[in-house]
Amino acid sequence: MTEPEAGAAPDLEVLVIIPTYNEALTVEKTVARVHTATPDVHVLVVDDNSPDGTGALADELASHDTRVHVLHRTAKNGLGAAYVAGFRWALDAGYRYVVEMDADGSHQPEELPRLLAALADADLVVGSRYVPGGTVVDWPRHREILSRGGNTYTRIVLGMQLRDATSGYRAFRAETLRSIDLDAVASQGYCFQIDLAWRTVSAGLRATEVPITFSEREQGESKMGAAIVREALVRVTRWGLEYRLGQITSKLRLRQRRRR
Ligand SMILES: Nc1nc2c(ncn2[C@@H]2O[C@H](COP(=O)(O)OP(=O)(O)OP(=O)(O)O)[C@@H](O)[C@H]2O)c(=O)[nH]1
Ligand SMILES: [Mg+2]
Repeated sequence: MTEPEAGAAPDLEVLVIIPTYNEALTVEKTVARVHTATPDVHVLVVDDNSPDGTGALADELASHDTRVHVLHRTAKNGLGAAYVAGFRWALDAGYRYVVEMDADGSHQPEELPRLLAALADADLVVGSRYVPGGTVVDWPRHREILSRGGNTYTRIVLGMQLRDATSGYRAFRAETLRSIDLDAVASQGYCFQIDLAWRTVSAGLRATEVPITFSEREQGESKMGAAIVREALVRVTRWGLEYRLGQITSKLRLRQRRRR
């Protein structure tokens, strides 16, 4: 593992975190594309001991490029835990902006400058498939239906404005990550993305969306499964109920106070 440099170095601006599990076929190309599009950013590959040797490949990249770092974890513990570990690493090292990006070619590194530019007026920028200008390329119909349905459900239940709360291509200000309680984040699958967006919005921070072109993974296998969908459904429903209950009790309190 590459240790984060101690203290906040002034030149540490952007860290792109790329979580990997069996992405040996694509990780190298993704990192290269990031550096062609945005030469100054640093990359942190967070690998969960991929049996296909992704971690060793990332080490090889890091050995001849000081902009590349690798965080090795011992076992596949889910996307959420990998990102939380990556966020801690980023904050300890003093990066000012932190980006989430998949390794599989679904997210276009060439769109990163637009995400970063939008951070000027936002605390979280979500790369969105479902705002005007956003698109999905080559995704199987059932995946798109699931994704759109999940987002509509989330928007209605949580009353959150984001059209693509499950998107895994996004950029945070470091302060945003500091002010949402990362220790309390327990979501593992893609519910993790909703969880972070919900925490950001609930903290009164600004979340905006910029359109992206999302493509079906280029190679390798999906980690998406029924358990991931179930986790999102259960958690979003619970957060929604808690939120509505909170609204009702604060209205009742207000009424009681007015009567006195
Ligand atoms: N470190 C780590 N990375 C993971 C884990 N699960 C998924 N990833 C990575 O997170 C990113 C998104 O996962 P994907 O499998 O592409 O999930 P998806 O985008 O919902 O679905 P597909 O694109 O259809 O595969 C990829 O870079 C994966 O390698 C995990 O448990 N640990
Ligand atoms: Mg993917």
